[in-house]
Amino acid sequence: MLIKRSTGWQLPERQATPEGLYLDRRRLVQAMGLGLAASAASLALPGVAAADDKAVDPTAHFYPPKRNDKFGDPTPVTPERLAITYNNYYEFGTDKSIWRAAQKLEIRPWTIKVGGMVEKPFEIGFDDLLAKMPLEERVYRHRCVETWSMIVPWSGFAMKSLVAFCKPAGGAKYVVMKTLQKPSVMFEQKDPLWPWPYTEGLAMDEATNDLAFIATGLYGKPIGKQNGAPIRLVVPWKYGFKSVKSIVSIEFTDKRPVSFWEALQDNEYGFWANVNPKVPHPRWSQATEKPLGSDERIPTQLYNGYGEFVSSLYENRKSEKLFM
Ligand SMILES: Nc1nc2c(c(=O)[nH]1)N[C@H]1C(S)=C(S)[C@@H](COP(=O)(O)O)O[C@H]1N2
Ligand SMILES: [Mo]
Repeated sequence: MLIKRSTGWQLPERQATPEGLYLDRRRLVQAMGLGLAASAASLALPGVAAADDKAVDPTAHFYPPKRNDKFGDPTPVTPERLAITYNNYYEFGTDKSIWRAAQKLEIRPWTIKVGGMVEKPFEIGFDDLLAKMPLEERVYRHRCVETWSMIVPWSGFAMKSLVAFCKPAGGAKYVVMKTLQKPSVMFEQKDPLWPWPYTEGLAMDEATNDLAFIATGLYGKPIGKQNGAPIRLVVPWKYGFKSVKSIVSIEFTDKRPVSFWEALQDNEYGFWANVNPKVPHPRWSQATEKPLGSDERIPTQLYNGYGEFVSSLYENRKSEKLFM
């Protein structure tokens, strides 16, 4: 029943005019003519916009940007309701139902600090950054190391555009990205046994590969908080944990960073973490995956199906632990 409803609101929303996005929540639901029960409406809403009840997202008019299908047009696209209600965001809890808790995150103002090996360190507000970046939409597969997967339309810009904007120094070898630290809202950060803030990194050639993406939108709207608003990484050839959410810090360095999961358990989560069905995780096989909303498992692909774009990155790194 919910599934049927979701296909009902998904399409009109996708085609919503920019004006449509300015309607407040109740009017938006009414405008879609669905008369949803309160519970169903609130289920649908966290992904509507990064905006809360009172504020309108100042970047809503950018969405949806033009689709770029150079990296494929995978199907079937996961129902939006699933992608915005089944999440990993450990700052807000250790289960998959963190979307409600994540709504407490304040995403305006949002400042991103750029530093380390750059021409000149600087800070920039998210809205200012977004206005400078070439926005597009890409439909990507996403593969979590826990073996669930999804196919979703991200909006945002190529990571290489962001790297160029940061003006890294010649000697920089890695880019390190960190999530906001705010234990009052991100309550799991009060647990001192975890290496907060959530930290991830890419080698410079990975970060400037065409496939690496920075997402600021999802399903043609500003990205919801549970999915990493206002700005997150998307590296679809790697396990999902590399795709760090709600970024506030970007640093360039010549030393390989230790990422969040690697610091916790380096025999289970490596730095490279490229998807490979033949390399099992110590606790479970990676041979197959379960698409969200499907009952059947499907085979997992090397580099999550993106080998043609990224396999050359690893030709001279064969001695590294590339796949976990
Ligand atoms: N800050 C932060 N980023 C994170 C995570 C997290 O717990 N905290 N989880 C990662 C994992 S394991 C996955 S699979 C994806 C999930 O993204 P989604 O919830 O948008 O599907 O986010 C990644 N980014
Ligand atoms: Mo994951």
